[in-house]
Amino acid sequence: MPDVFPVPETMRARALCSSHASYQAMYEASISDPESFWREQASRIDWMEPFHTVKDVSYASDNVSIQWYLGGKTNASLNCLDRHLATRGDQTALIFEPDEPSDEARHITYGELHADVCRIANVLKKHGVKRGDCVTIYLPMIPEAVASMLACSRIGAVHSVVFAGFSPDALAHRMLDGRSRILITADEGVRGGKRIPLKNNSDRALRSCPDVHDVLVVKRTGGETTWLDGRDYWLHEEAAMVESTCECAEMDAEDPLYILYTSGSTGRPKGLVHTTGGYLVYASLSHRYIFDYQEGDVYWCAADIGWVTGHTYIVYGPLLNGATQILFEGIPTYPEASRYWDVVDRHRVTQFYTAPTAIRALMSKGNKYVDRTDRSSLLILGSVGEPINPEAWKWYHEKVGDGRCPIVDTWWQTETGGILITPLPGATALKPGSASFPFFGIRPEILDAEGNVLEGEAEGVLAIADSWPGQSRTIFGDHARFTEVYFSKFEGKYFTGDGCRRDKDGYYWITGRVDDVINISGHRMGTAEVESALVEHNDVAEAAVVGFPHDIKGQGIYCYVTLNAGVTGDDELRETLIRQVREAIGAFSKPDFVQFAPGLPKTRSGKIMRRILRKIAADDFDDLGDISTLADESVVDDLIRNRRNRH
Ligand code: 7RM
Repeated sequence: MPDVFPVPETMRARALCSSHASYQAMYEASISDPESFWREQASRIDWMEPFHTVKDVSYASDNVSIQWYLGGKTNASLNCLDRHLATRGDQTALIFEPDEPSDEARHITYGELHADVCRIANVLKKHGVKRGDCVTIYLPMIPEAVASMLACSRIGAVHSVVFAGFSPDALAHRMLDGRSRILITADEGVRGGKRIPLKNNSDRALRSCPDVHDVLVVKRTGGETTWLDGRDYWLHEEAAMVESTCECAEMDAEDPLYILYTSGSTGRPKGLVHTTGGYLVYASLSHRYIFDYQEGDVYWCAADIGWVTGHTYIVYGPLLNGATQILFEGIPTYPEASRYWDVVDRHRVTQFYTAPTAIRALMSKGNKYVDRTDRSSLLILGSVGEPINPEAWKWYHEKVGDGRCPIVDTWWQTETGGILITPLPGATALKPGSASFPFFGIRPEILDAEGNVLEGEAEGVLAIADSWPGQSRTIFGDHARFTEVYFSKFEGKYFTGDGCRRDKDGYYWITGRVDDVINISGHRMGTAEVESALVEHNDVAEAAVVGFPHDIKGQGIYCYVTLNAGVTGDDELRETLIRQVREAIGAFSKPDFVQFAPGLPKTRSGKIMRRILRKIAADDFDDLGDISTLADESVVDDLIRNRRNRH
């Protein structure tokens, strides 16, 4: 495979940014005078009142405070919908592609989406939702999910979307943490021909959420569910009773737009808060340039709205830019592994954005599912969520894109709100596996363990030296934790938690997490969450969880479990523990291995040495590094022996 893939001439001819030199010029301008750059970019959205100050940011660990576009008033729903109505009222906003391919796709125009959003907004008001209230949304990938998010923003409520793959426990925790008193869910979700009992899950979650007084239920299947009169309402019945217009609340640029939970290396998932003005500007700008979205394109981000990728690159970015896009309910392998490409052909998709895990899964099914499709409409491919291995990159490029389509390998995080490091399709020569260069306004730095800035070719941890408008402002209800996790490790900088290398040509290569966060099929998870689910079992004394390399999922979950004295580990207990984790978090968090371990490798101060556990889980026994600081070195031999015997 060549080391560098040049920009195809056809892409250069159409692209908004069509050479590396013009990228560099615009990047330099954004860095040398960020205030002017971001003042100008702010006109991407409509303001109800102008802002007086572009930026007021302190990264100091005794006072982390991030504000953009101070004094400005705007509204997300206004910008995603109302301002398009005059020119795009009859243009398709969403092409809803249902799970079952024989069910016809549904085209929803900007005008129709506007009316749907207004109705839901009015229903929320009728059910007592006020400006600033948190509304939890636990929905599958259906148009009502997008409409519900925009309905919240329309009336100044804060949405908290919980991925429909999460368990009742995980849902309950998020509703309690966000102090939500209202939930929007569906009777059932449909994915890959299977039904997901969302309403029943919700009812189980609500047993521990006494403050939730109203549940609005989308009728997706009409399947049977539990029901509580006086609390539960069908959304379509409620929506039929209200007006199809609703005024947009005038929101301060720094009013919260949403909370989204994400896993960290310790404790429970954190509710990251994104605010209004800066987030919208960043979502719009990054979507426009990175996917080179242009009139007439049909864009498709195949992520789920339950993750940040769905928030920024399904809901906000594309709708701000007046895009036509696919909203896909299903999975890549149903009914067959050609589903993605069938959808691409049917709707003439131009941009397609997915995660490496999906690419690897499809690659493993063989080429025939790709070869029998056309895909000639595709112009740009995208990747997100984890490092993409060169083999998967090459397959995506050659087989899916017929060698014609640039791949934008986009690095970002829930915390960053939008893409920070990425190629631009018309400007950047690609190196497979590299996210390449910083986006406009982004100042990445590679640091050594002491926080020294490394120049030129270097490897270390990735920090960002200055703020950008899309950045998360705080952790809901816990600003001290926000400061501690992101701003205390390296004074004055945002710490990403990722390792990174810069090569001789200045390309950035993300090397993966440097903390105890693992990435399972693009789903971010804290090993601590899995551990706490395991130790809840009466027979478990202690647990340590690590990631290990997995061909399809990127990483798998490996659990070392120490049982209480007198208990013997057998397959039944193993199954019970696996089920327990699944129930505590969600099906995607199902452990791949449980190894019973009489002892765990600990330092004399009692710290578990996960580095050793990671090596053993990866069958990499030869170079365990320095184990002389262990309290009891013999523990390691036992662990290796048991791993070899698959006990
Ligand atoms: C968007 C998203 C964030 C973590 C991040 C990285 C990893 C994401 C890439 C990547 C290598 C990429 N948000 N990550 N994108 N690693 N190359 N292009 O995924 O909050 O769920 O996860 O994902 O480790 O810190 S997230």
